[in-house]
Amino acid sequence: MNTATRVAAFVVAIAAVFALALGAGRVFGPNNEPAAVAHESHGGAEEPESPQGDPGEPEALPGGLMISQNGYTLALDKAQATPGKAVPVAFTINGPDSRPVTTYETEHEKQLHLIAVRRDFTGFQHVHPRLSESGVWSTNIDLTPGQWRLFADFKASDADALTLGADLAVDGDYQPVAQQRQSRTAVVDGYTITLDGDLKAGSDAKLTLSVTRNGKPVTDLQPYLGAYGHLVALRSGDLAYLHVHPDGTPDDGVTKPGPDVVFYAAVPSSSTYHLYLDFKHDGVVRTAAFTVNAGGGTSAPSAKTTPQVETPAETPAHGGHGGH
Ligand SMILES: [Cu+2]
Repeated sequence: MNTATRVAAFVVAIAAVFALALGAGRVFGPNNEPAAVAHESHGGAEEPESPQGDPGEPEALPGGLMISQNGYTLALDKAQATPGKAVPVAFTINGPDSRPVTTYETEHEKQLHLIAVRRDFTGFQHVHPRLSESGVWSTNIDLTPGQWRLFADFKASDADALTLGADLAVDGDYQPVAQQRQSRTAVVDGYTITLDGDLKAGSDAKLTLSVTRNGKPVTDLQPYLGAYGHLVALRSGDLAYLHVHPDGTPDDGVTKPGPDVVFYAAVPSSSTYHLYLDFKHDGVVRTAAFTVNAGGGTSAPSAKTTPQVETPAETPAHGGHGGH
């Protein structure tokens, strides 16, 4: 090989690596380092092999576990905050072009649902931030010291619905609250809410929540987010965020405004789940919290054979729904 050929070959090789990097950049998003891609290209394999071999259909990931997915990133203005009531929180959803997304589709009557919960499952809040023209979302949430998780549940125009999650560290000493094994009755502001139905890993389960006040069934619940209740489920241990669908809408002529509110929830694994029901009555939105265990398909937990102590739980402190 003469010098000219060598130089030409080198240029071609550089161009090839650069092209690979550009191509990968489109697939993996703008934050991928070209160097890492160039390194990977030495391996030769186009598709990375799973260490467990090929398990067939890839399992769909639950929402909320990642800060970045499908090219969209939840970017908090600050990853740290001071504790307090109505602490301002701001963020953007950055799109595949790295710029803040400014157009969204409405789901459950809102363009974006923000869920905030401390990692020990206290302080749950479900708020609806305001969107500025430049794509900045802002709201206020009540924060106590500890590690918080923020979930943004949204659908950018021309993209799939996503739930992205990001951590927010709140200054100060705190004592993590011990988790209950199971809690199917919640008491909040004089309302008692009971949860009936069992979660099952891998399939839809029917959950019925019944609302009573002073021992009497509440039969005049008010629509909230297009339903008589809004339910969020979070998996113990990693706070995977699960979609729960209400059964029926207030205007369908069939669904009654209480005392029962029915949901269908599909959980991905046998585990403990924390459920939060937002319901509206007498013009106020309140949150009831529950903890339930989901049985598995093939390996049912042995704990099922022993009776479990169920303690009525006072709903953990939660802030107002100021974002509405
Ligand atoms: Cu919402």
